[in-house]
Amino acid sequence: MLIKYSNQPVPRSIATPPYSLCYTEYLKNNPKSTKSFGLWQDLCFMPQQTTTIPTIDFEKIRKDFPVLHQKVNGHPLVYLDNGASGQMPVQVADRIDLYHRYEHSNVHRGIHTLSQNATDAYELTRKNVQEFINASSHEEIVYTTGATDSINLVANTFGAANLREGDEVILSEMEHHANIVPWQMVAERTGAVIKVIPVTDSGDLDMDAYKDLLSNKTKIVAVIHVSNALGTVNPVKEITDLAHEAGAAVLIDGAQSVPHQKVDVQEIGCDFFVFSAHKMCGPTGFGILYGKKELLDAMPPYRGGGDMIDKVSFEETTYNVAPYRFEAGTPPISAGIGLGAAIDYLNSIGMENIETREQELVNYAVKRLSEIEGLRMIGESEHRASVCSFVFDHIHASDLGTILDKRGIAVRTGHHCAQPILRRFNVPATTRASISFYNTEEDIDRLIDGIHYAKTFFE
Ligand code: C6P
Repeated sequence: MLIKYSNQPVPRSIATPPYSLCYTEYLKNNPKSTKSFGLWQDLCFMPQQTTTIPTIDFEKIRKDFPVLHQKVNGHPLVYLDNGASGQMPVQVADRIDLYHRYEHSNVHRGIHTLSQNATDAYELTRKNVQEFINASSHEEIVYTTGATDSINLVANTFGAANLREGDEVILSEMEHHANIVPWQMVAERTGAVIKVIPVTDSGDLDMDAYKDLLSNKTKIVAVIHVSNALGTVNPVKEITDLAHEAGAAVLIDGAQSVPHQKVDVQEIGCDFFVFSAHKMCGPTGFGILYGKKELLDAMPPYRGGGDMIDKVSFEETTYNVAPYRFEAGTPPISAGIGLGAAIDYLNSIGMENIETREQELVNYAVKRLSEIEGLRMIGESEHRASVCSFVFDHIHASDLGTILDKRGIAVRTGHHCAQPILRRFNVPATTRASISFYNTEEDIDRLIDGIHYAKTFFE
């Protein structure tokens, strides 16, 4: 095994000790450490071990997810609702458990060792996220409670401060409600106008229509990276470049992309990028807002309270620097540490390997689904990730979902919090199978068998 010593973080491969484990290791070796804020930075530059594992054994990886190895309604579980929430491997659950058992304390406040250790572990995640999405600094990483919270933060700070009457915000027809409603609310307050990029029959953004919508009135473009309802992967770099040419800022909703592909925010060039921990092997209640430093620095605070201030008096209050200015009150500490462990876990497999495996599974699912008579896919983009949405003329999605559930198969049915795009395709609901790297071809086969069974039931 090769051991590298470097004052720069080395690229991590499958056997590299993850940051979260480095921290535990550090505590074991330095039980009396009184070092506080800043320790996490040292930890990020700890000697790291690397070795190369040539092939990824996804069957073995599946064993990391105890939830997948149970019976539901008398059948082995087939979990195809990863778009709603991903499952958590034992490595992440154990890391969260460790925090609760031995490290629990409030962060950014205590002079005592336990609090400082909790702060170090919690802040380690910021560095971990920075590297994961290739932000240029950990100061560009704001902790939130999820993608929804992150978008509300931007709408209520950057949006409220920069939008005037008649200014335009461009969204797309395939947005999740989380990337529609906060903008409508701020538009109502400021007099800004919402413009919508239409979607083609294949489920792609109409890029010509987008170009026509852009003007010097456009102040913000907010677009989904991967559609949770259609699976379409949008050309976010091109969208960002065009918006910037028009002088607009860009927010990308990465809730469905970050768990499935390597994301590089500097390459995309977007101003803001948001995602949730629970869709990427992490816990609920935690998420990320990436924002370019100069924009975060200029943004007013969002929620007021402890931790986000510099000085408080009844005459005047001054605020902390970004990103802490946006993080009021005691945060979900264990969830933040859990996200760090989730990133370590995903890195240990490699996002490229995850993307390749998921693409294989999605292609297999699309092939098998399209062989079913009467099934109509909603969303047929050539650029598709992780999601297969479909309808039948004579079977309601919720009936199909219920029958599948009785056979241990978990899918999502309904409008997927994306009503405008379902309206665009004239359907009230779809059945959605959303895939992750721990799924198998056998899971897809079980889905197909379940659909055939439902068909005989209804026809
Ligand atoms: N989509 C789905 O089943 P939160 O709830 O804040 O973690 O994520 C909101 C959100 C924002 N954008 C996109 C693209 C999303 O897919 C989601 C969550 C889930 O499709 C639950 S509605």
